[in-house]
Amino acid sequence: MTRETLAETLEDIALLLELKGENPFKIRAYRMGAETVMQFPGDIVTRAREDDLKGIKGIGDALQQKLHELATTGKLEFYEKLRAEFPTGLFELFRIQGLGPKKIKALYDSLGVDSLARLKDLCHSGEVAALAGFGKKTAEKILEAIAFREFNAERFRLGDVVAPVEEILTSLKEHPDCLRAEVAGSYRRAKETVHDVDFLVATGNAVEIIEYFVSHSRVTSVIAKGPTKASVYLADGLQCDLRAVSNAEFACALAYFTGSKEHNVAMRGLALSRGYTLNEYRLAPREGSDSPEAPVFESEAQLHRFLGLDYIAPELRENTGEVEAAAEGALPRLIELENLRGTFHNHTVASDGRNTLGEMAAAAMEHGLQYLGIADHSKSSFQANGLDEKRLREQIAEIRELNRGYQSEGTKFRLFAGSEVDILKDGSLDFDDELLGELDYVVASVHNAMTMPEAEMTARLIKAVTHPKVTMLGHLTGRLLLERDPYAVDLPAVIEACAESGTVIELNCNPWRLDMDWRWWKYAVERGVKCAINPDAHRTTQLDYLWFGVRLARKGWLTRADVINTLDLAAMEEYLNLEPIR
Ligand code: DGT
Ligand code: CA
Ligand code: ZN
Repeated sequence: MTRETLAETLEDIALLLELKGENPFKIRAYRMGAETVMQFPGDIVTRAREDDLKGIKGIGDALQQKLHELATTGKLEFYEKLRAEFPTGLFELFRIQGLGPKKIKALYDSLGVDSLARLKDLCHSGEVAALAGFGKKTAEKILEAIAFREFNAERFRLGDVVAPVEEILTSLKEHPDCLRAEVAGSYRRAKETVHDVDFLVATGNAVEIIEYFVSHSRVTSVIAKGPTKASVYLADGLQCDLRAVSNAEFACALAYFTGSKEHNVAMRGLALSRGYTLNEYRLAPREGSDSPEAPVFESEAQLHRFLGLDYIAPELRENTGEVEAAAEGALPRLIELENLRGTFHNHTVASDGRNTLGEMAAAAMEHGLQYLGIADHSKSSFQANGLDEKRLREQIAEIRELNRGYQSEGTKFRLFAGSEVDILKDGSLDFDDELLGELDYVVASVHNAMTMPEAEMTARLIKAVTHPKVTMLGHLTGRLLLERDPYAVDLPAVIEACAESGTVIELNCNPWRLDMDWRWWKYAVERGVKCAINPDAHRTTQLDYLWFGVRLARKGWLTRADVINTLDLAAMEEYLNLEPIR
């Protein structure tokens, strides 16, 4: 049970009550409950499980009992009954981008739309466009959103699968018959989304391991089970496959099942050129060749070395030049989490974050960071409680005060006063130059008007990144993985503008964003652009997002030198042209 499931269930109830035409106050209570659950600063799931929700504003008596039931049993009878009153296809509409409660209700009441298929038909036939409050444009948008949903069907954000995957991996490793275990596939390559998860185990007792895997508590159903492999579903529909191999086969199998397919094709071609055939279990002399037998490989690194390659990190295995580079000894030395000395773009309670400056600073120190950049929203982001000039100046003063405190305690730590300043529609910034000049650094981001034509958006971003006070560009394309497409923008043009003006591009580590996309970093670095790996943390625990950022940075071929927040505090102060405070 997660916070998201609790909130989503309350949202769904609100919507179903609305479809039934129930009392608006009751409906609002559920919506507010969902909001409260999402925003609650503590561990709301545990509180719900322990029936300890009394006194939380926004969660009334009726909701307390329901959240408790949901958190303890994973089910809610009230909700199940309510759902049973509606056709099941109706629920397919609930997660379509741009289809809010009002629209769903109108479609259901007036046109009897009770499935995605029917909605699609009526969009095509023009009936949706003819409905009051809809129109041709809306109908087109709905079709696009459905197409997007279908395209992304059965994919999962990396960030959403880490917890169950690591839990299963840990229990596999604990089994006495498990010699070695790894997750292979797109998960190991750090793809931003994965279709399924591929576990690989070395064992002398495959049957036992397979039994153990399919009966794991995270598994909800078994798709297939054989003597050496099995496929299962977890609760959220994520498919997990497991293959059992012998210890001698493990290295070759790990290389094969890590992929990607394209990388494997390149590796097989290379092996052939060296007189060997490579498959999922071994490297063997090519038929008719006089190549000597290959040894049993202990590790992928040994296999790579045998083929005349430097070790290729899993993140790089997309056949974008890594095999050639490994043959030439030209692979980059990839950045590691331990290289980070600080980070930028973090929010506090001043805007839409959940923790105070002091709490965020303490959490950053616990992560071993020497500095933390604060960048709360600016005034135009009123939906995120953006700061106006007065509040920002107060925050700057508060940061200076805290820094004096760290200094007097002899703590080597500094908060940087920044802002995530909105890039307005015309590319100008939400604050004047005078105020921006009082900040230690500036992140500029787009938060509204995301649907403008590509040329306009490109000009807007270029104007912002060439502004002399802008240090870095936040979440460049605005994408939300599996939810919202990147906006139309000429990326090479923006990258070029950043290169020329020395503006850093952020790698936003929020697992929903992971933006700029890993596919562009190699190019950006070649143009001379630097990266900042930023968690966009809205609470202390989200500093953990740095882990995702580093995985994706590695996937983008980034080295320590390409990432500015590997600089230590003194070097960063110099980089930002700031007086040291010690
Ligand atoms: P996914 O699951 O769609 O996110 O992506 P992957 O890369 O995990 O793909 P998956 O699960 O179908 O297969 C895992 C790895 O197994 C894949 O990366 C490479 C290898 N593999 C699977 N099928 C083939 C194939 O037909 N040819 C080759 N060369 N390799 C394959
Ligand atoms: Ca996979
Ligand atoms: Zn933002």
